Amino acid sequence: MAYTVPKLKDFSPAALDKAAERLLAALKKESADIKTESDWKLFRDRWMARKNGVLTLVNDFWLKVTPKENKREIGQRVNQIKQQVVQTVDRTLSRIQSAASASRLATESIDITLPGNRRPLGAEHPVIKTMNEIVSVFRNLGYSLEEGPIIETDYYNFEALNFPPNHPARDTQDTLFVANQESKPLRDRLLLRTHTSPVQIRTMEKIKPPLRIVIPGKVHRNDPPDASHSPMFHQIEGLAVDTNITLGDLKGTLDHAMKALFGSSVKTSFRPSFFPFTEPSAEMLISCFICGGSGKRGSEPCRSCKQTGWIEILGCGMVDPNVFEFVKDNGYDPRKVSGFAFGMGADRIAILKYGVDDIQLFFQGDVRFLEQFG
Ligand code: 2NL
Repeated sequence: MAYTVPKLKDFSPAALDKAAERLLAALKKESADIKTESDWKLFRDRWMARKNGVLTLVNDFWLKVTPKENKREIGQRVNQIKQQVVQTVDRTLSRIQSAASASRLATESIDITLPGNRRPLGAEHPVIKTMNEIVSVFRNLGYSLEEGPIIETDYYNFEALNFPPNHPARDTQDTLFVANQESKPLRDRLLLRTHTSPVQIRTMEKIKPPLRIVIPGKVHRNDPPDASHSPMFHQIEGLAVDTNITLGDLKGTLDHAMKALFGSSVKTSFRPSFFPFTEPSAEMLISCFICGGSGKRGSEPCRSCKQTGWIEILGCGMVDPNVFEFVKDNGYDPRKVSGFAFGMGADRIAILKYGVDDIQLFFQGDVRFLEQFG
């Protein structure tokens, strides 16, 4: 049964004490049952509302009706009751508020001793890593790095490099052309560069001799993908132009570079070759760094050099005077300067270095493959 304020009839201290005791016991019990803020509002109004609140009724039923001679004492007692009611109502609110914040803290708390989220570190792509290593060997020799556009004109990719008009590389069989270029003169038609050599022409137009440059970059050829071909691959070319550059400079420079890249015990060898932009042209070989040049791994034939003991690593040659003719106006007079150039496939070198058996693995983005190079 909910507590109701009785009408006081006996105004003796003992009777008042009893009435006050019952009231305070009810207050305490009701306060203890309050759980939420809306419970508390009802509780507060029940005890403190001006109209029909318990305190108002105490005033009406106890104090107002007290005979004069007891007024002082009853008045004091009623005041005490008032203070206790106000205090209890206040404390009840504090209690439920701190209980609410404790439960919020408990649900929102974090365990700061748990380990953090580890983000996997990326790794340098093996082809880019190989290119950076090659570039740094040449930078240490004083070569500068140059880059240029992947979409090129026929002029920079073929014409200025001494490719005759009907050279097979100019056929759609070998080169990826940008569509709808037929209305332009041949030299302005766009294509995907098939080598990084156009950047060498662009650099010679820009910088007067002497010149030492290396050019890494992506190139494209119209090849169907298989284990050793990809329509997109990476090349690094180098060019040195000065007065009195000789084939001896080419051999000494490249021999040093191969020792820096593959170890000081590597041997080099040259055999004749052909490129439209060099004369003479050569292919450079290095002794197989897998089998040490023996052609055998134990009793098995060495697969890296196909048992020959030698690996074809790059193409090179002395810059053809016809190429210098295209940049003659910038100081490249073929009667005054000479130069050597070389080019190598970065993907092929990465395949050899890391023993990868399929070039496609480099470009499929499979993390299980790539994370082996971290
Ligand atoms: C290869 C062979 C080569 C060059 C690239 C070059 C550039 C100019 C003039 C003369 Cl501007 N030559 N570049 C020369 C010889 C070979 O690349 O097998 N590359 C993968």
